Amino acid sequence: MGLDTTIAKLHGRQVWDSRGRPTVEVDLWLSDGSLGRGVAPAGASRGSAEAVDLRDGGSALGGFGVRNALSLLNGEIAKNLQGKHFTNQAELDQELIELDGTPNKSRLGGNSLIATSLAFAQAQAAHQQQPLWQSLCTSTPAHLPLPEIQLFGGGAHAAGRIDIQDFMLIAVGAQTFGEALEWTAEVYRTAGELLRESGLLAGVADEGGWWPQFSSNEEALEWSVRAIEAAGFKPGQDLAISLDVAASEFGQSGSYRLSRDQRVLNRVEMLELLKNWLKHYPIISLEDPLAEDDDWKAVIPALGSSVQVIGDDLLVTNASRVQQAATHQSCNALLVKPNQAGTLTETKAALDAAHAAGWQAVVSARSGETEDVAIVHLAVGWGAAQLKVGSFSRSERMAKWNEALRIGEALGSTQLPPKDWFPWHQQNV
Ligand code: 2PG
Ligand code: MG
Repeated sequence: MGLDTTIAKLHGRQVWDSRGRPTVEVDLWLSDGSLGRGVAPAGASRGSAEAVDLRDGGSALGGFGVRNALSLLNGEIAKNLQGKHFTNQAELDQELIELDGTPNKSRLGGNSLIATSLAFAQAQAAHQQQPLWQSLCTSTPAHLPLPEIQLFGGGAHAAGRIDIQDFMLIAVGAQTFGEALEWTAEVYRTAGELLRESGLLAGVADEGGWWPQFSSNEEALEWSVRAIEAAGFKPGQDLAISLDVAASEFGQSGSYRLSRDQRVLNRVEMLELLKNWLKHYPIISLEDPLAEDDDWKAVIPALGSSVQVIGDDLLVTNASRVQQAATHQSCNALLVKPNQAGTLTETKAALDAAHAAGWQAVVSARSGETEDVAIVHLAVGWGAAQLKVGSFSRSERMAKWNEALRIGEALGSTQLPPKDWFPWHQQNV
């Protein structure tokens, strides 16, 4: 069903994200009264080619203020959109792209644009009297994505306490989304108890994963396996490990400084280290194994094809970057973050490019989040195989896992995607 209404009103306001920083929220009304709300999340480990958030700078609020973004939203953007008729999301997003006029959304701000784009999608869904996931859904039957859930948070999300950013769990053996959450909850809780007993418990990192008071990066892998086993599961068979290396945070020009390990590695040595970890730990997925400026053509030949290789900072949710990376076989999966692209249409184009290349798509939240759960609807509506929204604590994360449970009920099935969607898992068992 197409959209046949006009934007009656747009209102931007300042709200606060999970790091206590200001962000931008947009309410958008269609002429029939349908209301949609969108809110911009914020990353800490950002790709250099991401859409740029408009921030005030200066000393107030650490420079993260959004006053300028809001005055443009409630001024120029509202003036240009109010009273205009858009038949679909692509038309609205094209208007936003042209209005901004920069390649990286720096004039009006990626934060304002993604909030507006999302608000329009929600208003369209409200107009159709459907939840967002359903209004986006083109594939039947829809399924819930396999969750990728953080156990330990490091890198830019834990003040660099360890270098690797995300140590995550994927419940590969679970039959349903609910079971995946239950298994992960047991491991998360067990890891916390074991850390407390060992005197290593120091709170949680930005996405709710345990703060990693480890003396080496590899210790976090040992602890992941220990926690899976202590919770009564089989590592690799029930729950496997997934890493977001986020190597752009500690690597540049082919040189990687692992501060926690007091080592500096070149590209070949970095890939050797990861290969060694693949051999010794049940790791099935690696995100950003190299920095965004490095030669990713070396990754799959070095690591083999039995691991999922996800591009985040390298691809920044950009369709032409995905196509280029597919030509070079640099990755086999895409991390999909709407605010990296700046509009939903561009986000979906990147996801479609990944699927066209035979890759998997992992829809992802950011480290700075809010109670907004739209990301889960995008993952389900667009048929993504996987979902990454942080750990298993803190309400900005749990709200999203909980929303997936509700969507599962509406779908009439909490089934996960078919196992043959995850070839690297099959090869690892
Ligand atoms: C990432 C995300 C989520 P950030 O790197 O994948 O973990 O982090 O939002 O800080 O970029
Ligand atoms: Mg990442």
